[in-house]
Amino acid sequence: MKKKLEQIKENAFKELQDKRKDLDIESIRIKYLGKKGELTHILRGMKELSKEERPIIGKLANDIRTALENAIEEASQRIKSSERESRVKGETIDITMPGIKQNIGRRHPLEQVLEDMKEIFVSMGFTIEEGPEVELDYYNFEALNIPKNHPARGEQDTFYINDNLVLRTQTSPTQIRTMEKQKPPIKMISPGKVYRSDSVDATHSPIFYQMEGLVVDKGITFADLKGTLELFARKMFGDKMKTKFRPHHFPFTEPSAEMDATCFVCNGEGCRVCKGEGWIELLGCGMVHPQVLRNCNIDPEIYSGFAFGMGVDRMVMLKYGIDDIRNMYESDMRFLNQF
Ligand code: 2NM
Repeated sequence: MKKKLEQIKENAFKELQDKRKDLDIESIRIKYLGKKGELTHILRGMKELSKEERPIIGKLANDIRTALENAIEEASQRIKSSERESRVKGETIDITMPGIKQNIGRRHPLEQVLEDMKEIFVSMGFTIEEGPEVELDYYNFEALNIPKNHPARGEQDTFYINDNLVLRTQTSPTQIRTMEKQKPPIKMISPGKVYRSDSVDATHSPIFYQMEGLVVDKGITFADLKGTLELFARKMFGDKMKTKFRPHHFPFTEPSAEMDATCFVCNGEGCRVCKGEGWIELLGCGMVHPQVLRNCNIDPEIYSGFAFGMGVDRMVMLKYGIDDIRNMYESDMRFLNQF
């Protein structure tokens, strides 16, 4: 009997040594200590032993059971922790792996050029004013000397919200609002989005960016206009560029003009950007019409002013040689990544 017990102990410990998984340990426990286990069987058969044998064998069997229980517990802990260890090893961060490339955003070319333009005018002492994009008919047309029957209303295809409300077709309503609330001297620019119901093509978009400017004070002349806009053009496109003014017509300025600049790509030789002309049309401008000043309660006998307006999209396109305005609004990363 004693031999049998020693044998069971020896076998059980041997098997424990081999086993790797928690599951196998459980099967060993069942084999020896379970209800029908080998050791359990012997403990159950104790009553058949003689009085002398019983305590000795009983003690031995119990000692073996305790030892086996401890060994099983220990083995199961050991396996659990080695499994955890190898799992953690697998999870370890390999700091030598290359990182995942993140796409970093950047400012849109329109935004970049608009910032440059604002910076130039701010450096000349202009303030930046903003106004609503949904505008009263009065501010968009009437106050700018464009009455209901004026042909300019037909030329500009306007998005009407109702009889009184439009999406502004230019940023000049902001100049009117500024003149209404602020007495001269005024020296401001009004950058922002404007809307026209044009059909889309390479040079037309229903939404585009404009920047207009206005200077009103005593004694402002066309010479101030020329000096300011020439300086702007040179800061924007380079010192060597020359400018010229051609007579034009706007309802809100008198006299009116358009300013051309020598092509900064070919220096006036003629190229793709200036379409062989040597000159590039940059902006419209003029002396503020006396009626516009009167509309804002500014006395044209005392004050005079000049104003100008230009397309920001056009400046971007000229600066980078882009021939299709749709690039500005399509958010194509292949286009945008170039800037
Ligand atoms: C242009 C051309 C010429 C202009 C005029 C005014 C205002 F409100 F002062 F009368 N703001 N902007 C103006 C003048 C705009 O855009 C081509």
